[in-house]
Amino acid sequence: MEKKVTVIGAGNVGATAAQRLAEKELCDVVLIDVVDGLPQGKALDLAEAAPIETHDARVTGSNSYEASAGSDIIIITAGIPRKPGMSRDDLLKTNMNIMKAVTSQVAKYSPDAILIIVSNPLDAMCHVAYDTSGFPKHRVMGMAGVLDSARFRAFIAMELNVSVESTHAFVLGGHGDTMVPLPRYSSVAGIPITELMSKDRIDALVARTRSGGAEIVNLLKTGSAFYAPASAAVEMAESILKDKKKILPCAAYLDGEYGIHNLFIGVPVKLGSKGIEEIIQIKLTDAEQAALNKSADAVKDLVSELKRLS
Ligand code: LAC
Repeated sequence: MEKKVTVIGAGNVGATAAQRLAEKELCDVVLIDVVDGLPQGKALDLAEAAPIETHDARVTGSNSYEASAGSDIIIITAGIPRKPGMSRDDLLKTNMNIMKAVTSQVAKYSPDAILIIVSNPLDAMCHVAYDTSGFPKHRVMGMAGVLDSARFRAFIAMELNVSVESTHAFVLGGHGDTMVPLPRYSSVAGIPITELMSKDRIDALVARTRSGGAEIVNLLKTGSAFYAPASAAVEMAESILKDKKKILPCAAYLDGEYGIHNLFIGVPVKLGSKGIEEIIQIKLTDAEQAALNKSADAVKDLVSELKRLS
């Protein structure tokens, strides 16, 4: 394939992302993990599925970062996932150290790559990747809004018994309990859901979206969600690889947009071959802006905590 994407972490999210990238025939895929044999085994298994799935993406696995050299995109999923009862923030220190080690290596071998961060706590991990890589802000972003919006869309479709394809949703803010689903900008066939559902039902779907990650953790008991997170990361990668310029909610470094400074947080962005090509500023009501500010404060607390820990 013309393009190359490296996925760091051959766990559930990483391996599923590798599978989706290959089966959509978007790029060659390199899967990297520290565990001996794991990325090699999963990559070989995926390569052996290729004749049946009918794609010619090359999928390889390695324990060495050299294999990632010259990647167009690096998707970083490495880190420990949440266990039941754990918040995403409990993961902060362990995953900060993993993120530092990974980012310095991938930046060395692929200095022109675009980084898509998936590890939690998401917004804080974007800061670690941004600081460690030294990459410009349009080449570092986090996957969260696409996932949270997909969850909101799935719940809207279930509630109204309509195709998921007719739904659209926006979830802004940090990827945590303070995330900001925006019902006014969420619609079915262009009709805002505020016209289609009672306030009580919307509130219930918003609450379910906010705790969507925890709902899966509690069901699985031994890990966190991976199908939808992988799909979300791959949608971002596809928009970049094909220069589609999709408008997607992603964690982006804000420099005054939405009145927020020097902080990664989820906002709508245009994703194309250069990475984040534009931050889209949509009009928020006072209450929506207040919710976004509250979410930004929660991310700021984590970023301060990172500084204390490092
Ligand atoms: C979730 C994790 C991946 O939301 O953050 O499921």
